[in-house]
Amino acid sequence: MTTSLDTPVAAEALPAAVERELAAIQIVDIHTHLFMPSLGDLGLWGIDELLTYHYLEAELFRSSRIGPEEYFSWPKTRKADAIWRALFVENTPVSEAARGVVAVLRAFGLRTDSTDLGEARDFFAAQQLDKHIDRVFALAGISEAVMTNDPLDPDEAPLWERGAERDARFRPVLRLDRVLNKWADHWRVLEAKGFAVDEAASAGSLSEVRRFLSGWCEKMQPAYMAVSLPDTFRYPEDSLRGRLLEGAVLPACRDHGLALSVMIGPRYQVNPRLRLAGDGVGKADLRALEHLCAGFPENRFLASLLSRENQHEFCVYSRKFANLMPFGCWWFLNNPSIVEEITRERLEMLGLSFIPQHSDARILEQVIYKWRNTRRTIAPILANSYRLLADDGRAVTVEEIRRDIARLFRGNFEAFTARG
Ligand code: RAT
Ligand code: ZN
Repeated sequence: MTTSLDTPVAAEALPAAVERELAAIQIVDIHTHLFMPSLGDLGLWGIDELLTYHYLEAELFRSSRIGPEEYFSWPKTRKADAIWRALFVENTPVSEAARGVVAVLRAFGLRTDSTDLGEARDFFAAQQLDKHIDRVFALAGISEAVMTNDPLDPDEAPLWERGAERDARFRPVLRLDRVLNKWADHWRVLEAKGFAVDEAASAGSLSEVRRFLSGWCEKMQPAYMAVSLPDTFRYPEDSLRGRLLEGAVLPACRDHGLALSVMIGPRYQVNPRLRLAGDGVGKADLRALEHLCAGFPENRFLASLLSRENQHEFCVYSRKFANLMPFGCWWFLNNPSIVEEITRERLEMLGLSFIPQHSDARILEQVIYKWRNTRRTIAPILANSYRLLADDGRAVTVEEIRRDIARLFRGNFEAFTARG
């Protein structure tokens, strides 16, 4: 049955109508670790990268006798073979991250039950990257991927400095982890580039860091600035990070009309033997977020919190501050059971004024399964909100469903990060 756009959708037609609109929306993926082609080898793609994703590495060590030291000494193809064998051949790949690889293989018409990776390797080796990106974005239903670009990454900065070619499918983000979290290891890099900074981040240094960030804003034209912060993050705080945040980063955001994304909650390197897979999670003190939002009404904050236990109070804080935009179900939260709980809570407490998800993809093809899973999990939740609303006396039209979905998956981000 086709419903005209402006007539109310009957209760029993809501699930299908929401699914159709979610399938059609071209999403802006607001936080990924993907890179535009001109940033070369930084951009990961293909079966060996998919299998050696750090979410799967953590699972390997639970389902095989291979230890991290041995594993990390191997070349990538051997690592991928070991993960395929342990998690996909000797076990059924039911975890979220493992199921994702299966969904990607199927999306390209590849076998999902092979005992080796030959067919998949041949397929990816035959792809031409630029066209492959178009195909992957089309399969994922995304129009743009927002990158993570740290100007103090020694592998990345020189590429920008040489004028890396822009690509409309990818939008840069000025990532500040090295500046804000590892000042002691990086201030000399700034000094070597001609900025008068010192180890103590004294007053003179702050204006120099602001100048450094301004230069990168001009060069990158980022969508926003971003930092990941530990569960122990406090603000205000008499620390290097506190000084740099207040004296350099927030002013630079205001200078350039940029939002700051704060991703709070990892406990870094709980098990360093696992490298990238070695971080844990802790509940954060959201007073820090309160103090930022209240203390800097001229700044805008995108925020994502890693701890499930923080999510309800996060919604409450978001109701208090219009300069706070909650986004995504991050990392350990990106599982259907938890996405469902968090998204219901947000819809109930914030209406449509939040950004439901980002992919956090590190490997290009992951956007296919991550967005497929998000659509599948969120469709019934949205349909149920409309059903409750109809029960209470207001049936929605297809036009309204379309408008709402566009706001959640594109419009809120575009409006919140609009300059000025
Ligand atoms: O989800 C991840 O891949 C993490 O390792 C982090 O990179 C996190 O998303 C971040 O942006 O810090
Ligand atoms: Zn990330």
